[in-house]
Amino acid sequence: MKTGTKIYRSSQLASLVSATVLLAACAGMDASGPKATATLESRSGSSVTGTVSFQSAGQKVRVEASVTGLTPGEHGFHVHEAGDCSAADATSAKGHFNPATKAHGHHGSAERHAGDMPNLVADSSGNAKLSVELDTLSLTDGPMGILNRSVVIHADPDDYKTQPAGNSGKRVACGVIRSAAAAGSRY
Ligand SMILES: [Cu+2]
Repeated sequence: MKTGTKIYRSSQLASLVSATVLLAACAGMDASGPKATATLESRSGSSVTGTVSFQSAGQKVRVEASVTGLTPGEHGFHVHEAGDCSAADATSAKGHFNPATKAHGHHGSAERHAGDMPNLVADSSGNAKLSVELDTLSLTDGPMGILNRSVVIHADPDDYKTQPAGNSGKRVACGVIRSAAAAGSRY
């Protein structure tokens, strides 16, 4: 019995060591791509808050959102043109980020704004998580990039067809997209 216990413990230790090595490797890969974040603030009298992160992944950008305070169900979720969330209704963020001047559409189609993203889906407690890779976003600060623009969440679902914004209603949260590298020095 004693020998058996010792063998079990040493193999457990071995798997712990390999798990640690894997975690270290993943952390190293994460740090290699440019990253940006937006801290969402409530707008239009809502209590919606959360964070959205953007990370380069090859030719795409991985978008990860974690949001609370929503009404249950789907909510329009877009990158908007202006990095200005100052208005109480977030209209200061202007329209959808659309450098190619296309029509609004489904995020999987060719005719869509670069800033068109999948609806957030909130559970019965008002929490939503989303993780998606999009090929229309670039983590640069210029006419084609999303740095210093904004992320907006809407009260209603984006129907992915009504112009110019999918009939998604009021803007219930807004956050400016900041380069993760610059966030510490600017604020
Ligand atoms: Cu929007």
